[in-house]
Amino acid sequence: MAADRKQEQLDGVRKDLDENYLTTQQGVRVDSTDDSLSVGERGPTLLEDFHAREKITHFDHERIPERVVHARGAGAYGHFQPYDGWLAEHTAARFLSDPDVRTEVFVRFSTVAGSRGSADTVRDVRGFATKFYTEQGNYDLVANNMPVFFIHDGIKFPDFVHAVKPEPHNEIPQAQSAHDTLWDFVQLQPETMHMMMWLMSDRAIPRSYRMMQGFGVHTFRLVNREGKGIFVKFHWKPMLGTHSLVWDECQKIAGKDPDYNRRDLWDAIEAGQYPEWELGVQLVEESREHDFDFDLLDPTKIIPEEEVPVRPVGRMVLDRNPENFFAETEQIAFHTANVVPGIDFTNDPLLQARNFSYLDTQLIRLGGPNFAQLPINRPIAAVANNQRDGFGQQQIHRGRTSYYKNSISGGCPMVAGADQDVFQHYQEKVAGHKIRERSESFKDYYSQATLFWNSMSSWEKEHIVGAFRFELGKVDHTHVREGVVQQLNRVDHELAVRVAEGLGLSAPPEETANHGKSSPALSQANSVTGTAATRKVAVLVADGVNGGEVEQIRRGLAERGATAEVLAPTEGVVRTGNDEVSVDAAINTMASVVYDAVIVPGGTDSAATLLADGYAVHFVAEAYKHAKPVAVSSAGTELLRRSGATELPPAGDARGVNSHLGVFVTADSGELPQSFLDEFCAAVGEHRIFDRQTDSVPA
Ligand code: HDE
Repeated sequence: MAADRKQEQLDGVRKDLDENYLTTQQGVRVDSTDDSLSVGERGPTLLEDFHAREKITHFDHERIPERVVHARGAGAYGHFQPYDGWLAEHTAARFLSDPDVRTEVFVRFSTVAGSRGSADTVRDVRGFATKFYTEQGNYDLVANNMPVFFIHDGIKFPDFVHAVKPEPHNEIPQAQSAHDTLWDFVQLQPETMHMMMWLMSDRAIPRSYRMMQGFGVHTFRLVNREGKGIFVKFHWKPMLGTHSLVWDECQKIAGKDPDYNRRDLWDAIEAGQYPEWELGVQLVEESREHDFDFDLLDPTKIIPEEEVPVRPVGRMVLDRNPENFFAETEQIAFHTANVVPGIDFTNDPLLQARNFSYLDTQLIRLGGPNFAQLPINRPIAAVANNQRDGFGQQQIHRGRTSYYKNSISGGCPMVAGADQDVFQHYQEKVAGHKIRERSESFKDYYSQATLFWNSMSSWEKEHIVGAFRFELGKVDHTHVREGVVQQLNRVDHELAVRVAEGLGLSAPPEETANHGKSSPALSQANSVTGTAATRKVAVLVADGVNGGEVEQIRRGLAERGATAEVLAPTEGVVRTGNDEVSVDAAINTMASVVYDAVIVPGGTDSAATLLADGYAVHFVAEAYKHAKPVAVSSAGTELLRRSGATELPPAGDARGVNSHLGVFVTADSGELPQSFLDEFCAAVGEHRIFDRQTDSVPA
């Protein structure tokens, strides 16, 4: 089955070093690798020491250029399979249209602006690039977690990237959009406004790669066996819902666990909690190309799902971690022009530029034209051509010919016929003058930015205003701040007024009326699945905790697919009457920001110890501040009160538990009521409780 062929291929190059003697690159065994060859015990090192020279030389050359964008990433293997064959009517790509075909994939998630070692939880777009190792050749869907882009035309990409990257004079700030040059670019290039709304929204700070949507962004084309084309937009939808962190939390995680998203992906796969996405498509008949109030070729526009529904195609599961980060995740080379029969391009000017850039960038990054021979990049489909030589050639091509046509090698490799699964470029008729000019149909910069704003829930709007205030608050130039506020005024007057207020600028006069349209599919508030599966819950304990409750929590969460981690003032065990509970980590080595929820089980002594522990008090306060579900026993309520929480439920009633806005108080009866875990996990499944008032909480 195709799904195993890539792994079998990789097995051929996977290398174990156990039961091996240490050798040079030439296979010569060495008896020492700690002391270099020198003249006498205290003398100079000899050039003749080939082992030392080779070892150091190889080390000196270990680094390759990091990706110019998307340098920081994490990847995993998995597979994709269509649900059924409905798409066969529209595409010759079997991996999309034959339900019996299971295709192996490698997915690399990434941030965009930061260097390879930057933190995961920065405000940024996330890359979501998938390589499908199909029987018809490799197909790369090089997507992002936002459905639009900053610019129309690839020729602006170097300018945009220079603006968002650290400023050139002092290389500050790392992986941040909150600085003058990015916002200067934005205020002068209004086509960025739609994307900036997404970037200032919670989409830019995902809770997990496993909880992100993916979008192909461009309008692509599907082509069927008869050569008929149809426009297509690709969507990945996470089965766990689309969820985000809050900004204060992100900044803290960047210090507490800079590998937060990478670790989350790795741990979930190791734990067998395989992340899944559904691939969906929006299809638009060619005859409808001009039926929209935007241009289908404009990558700063979405097709609202309410206008063209997303139809499900199949499911992707990621179920295997790589074994060597460099060989697999770093060396994987994506390219938008890696297409297979049945998928083709459109004249989207951003896509056209990408089709040039990705191949070009690999040549410098991976050191020459043979990067497709690197194990991670090799297709499972047979490769045969007359491309030869170059740095790092891995193959020994036999025979006397390396040209087409030839008569000496029996004409091989020969070109296949039209009915033999060949890629045939879509025959689109185009005509025109050579001009440097963007079509008028691209020039509505604001309507969809307004659509996005109108579609947000009140808490999403709150977060967007907060993000603009934060980012522009880091901008030194007043005219840049003002320029952005003016742009926002064309998106929505209220938004501009609220941002201006935060920046101490005078409110701009109302200029444009909001069109009032919205698209519910854009709001994350509408993507809640209600499941607590794969969530991490911190359980704070100290000596005297009620051990039975801890056991109930561990078991109850596991039954619902969530994980409990027991944290105490020190590692080891805590005593519980005549028993003990093992501790997973000391509270001060962790932080609430790396958990989804917190429980403080009953036990008067335990509660008293935690109350005297500043880390524990802060832990609970911070979880409350970040709108997470928090449960405390009645003895532990003081912990919450200390946090400045103003909306607490009364202590557990006869049922044993009371709750209000995701805060649960349980009676200290020694046993948690039956309903508790159901109610608590329902709150965890809601992700966050943003109706809670947290402004006054000092965490
Ligand atoms: Fe990329 N982009 N990009 N990009 N992009 C790269 O390719 C580029 C764009 C995206 O995990 C680079 O191999 C241009 C849109 C992802 O390896 C480079 C333009 C979208 C990744 C490049 C765009 C993306 C990249 C850097 C405008 C979403 C990471 C290293 C014309 C649909 C892939 C590399 C990975 C990486 C160029 C715009 C997504 C330089 C010129 C739009 C997910 O080739």
